[in-house]
Amino acid sequence: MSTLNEISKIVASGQITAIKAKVQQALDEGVSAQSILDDGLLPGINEIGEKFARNEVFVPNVLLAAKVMNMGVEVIQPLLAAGENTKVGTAVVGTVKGDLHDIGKNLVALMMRSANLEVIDLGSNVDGAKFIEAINKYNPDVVGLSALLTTTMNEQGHIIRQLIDAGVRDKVKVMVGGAPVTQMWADKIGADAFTADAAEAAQWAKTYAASKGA
Ligand code: B1M
Repeated sequence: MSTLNEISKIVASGQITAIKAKVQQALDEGVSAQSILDDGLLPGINEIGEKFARNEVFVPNVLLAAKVMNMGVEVIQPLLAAGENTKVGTAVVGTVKGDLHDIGKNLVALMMRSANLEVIDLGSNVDGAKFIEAINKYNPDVVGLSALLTTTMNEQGHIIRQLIDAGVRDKVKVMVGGAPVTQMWADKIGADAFTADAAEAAQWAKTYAASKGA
C-alpha cells in the first residue's frame, strides 16, 4: 500500500497516534504537501463520510476522523502556506449558523493566507450579526460563507439578506462554498462567487482584491 493510501486509511479509521508520523514519512519520501492533502487526507475523510451515509459508522467515528484529518493538515500547513508576505487584501470567513463543519472553511482560510490575504476567521456556527460586525470592524474585500449541510446552505442566503438590510452588502464581495453549494445556488441567493475548492476560493479572492488595489 502506498504511503498516501495509508494516510487515507489512518484518517478513515481515526488513528490519532499514527497520522503525524505517516504524513511526515510522505514528505520525507518527496510527496508534495498538496498531494498529501488531495490524495491522502481528503480521500480518507470522504471515505468516512460515505460510510456514515450508509450507517456503517456513527458520529463519534466521524468526529475522530475529523480530528485526525486536522492533525494531518497541521503537519503540512507551513508548506501549504509558504509564500511572500505582501498583503493583497482582507477576507472574513466563517461557517454559517447551525453548521459545525469547519475543515473545508479552515482550508479556505489557509489557502487564502498563502495567497497573501489577511484572513479573519470567525469560526463555525456564525450568524449574520457577527459577519456584519466583522465587516464594519475589518473592512474586508471579501466575505466567505461556508456551508456543508443542505439545511444550512439556506443560511447563506439569509446572511446575504441581513448584509443588505444592514447597508453593508455593497462594501464586500460575498463568496459561497461547501459540498452542497453550486453555481446555480450562488446565483439564486445573489452571491458574487461560488468556488468549488479552497485553492479556487483563494485565487478568486486574491484576483479580486488585487484588481481593487490596482
Ligand atoms: Co457531517 N455531514 N454531520 N460531520 N460530515 C456531512 C457533510 C454529510 C455529507 C455526511 C453524509 O451523510 N454522507 C452529511 C450532510 C448531509 C446533507 O446535508 N446533505 C452530514 C451530516 C448529516 C451531519 C450531522 C447532521 C450528523 C448528525 O449529527 N446526525 C451533523 C451536523 C452537525 C452540524 O453541523 N450542526 C454532522 C456532524 C459532523 C461532525 C461534527 C461529526 C464532523 C465535522 C467536524 C468538523 O468539521 N470539525 C462531520 C464531518 C467530518 C463530515 C464529513 C464526513 C466530512 C466533511 C469534511 O470536512 N470534508 C461529511 C461527508 C463528506 O463531505 N464527505 C459530512 C472535507 C472538507 C475539506 O470538505 O468541507 O466540503 P468540504 O470543503 C471543500 C469544499 O466544499 C470547499 O473547499 C473544500 C475543499 O478544498 N469549500 C469551500 C468549503 N467551504 C468553502 C467556502 C468557499 C469556497 C469553497 O468560499 C467561501
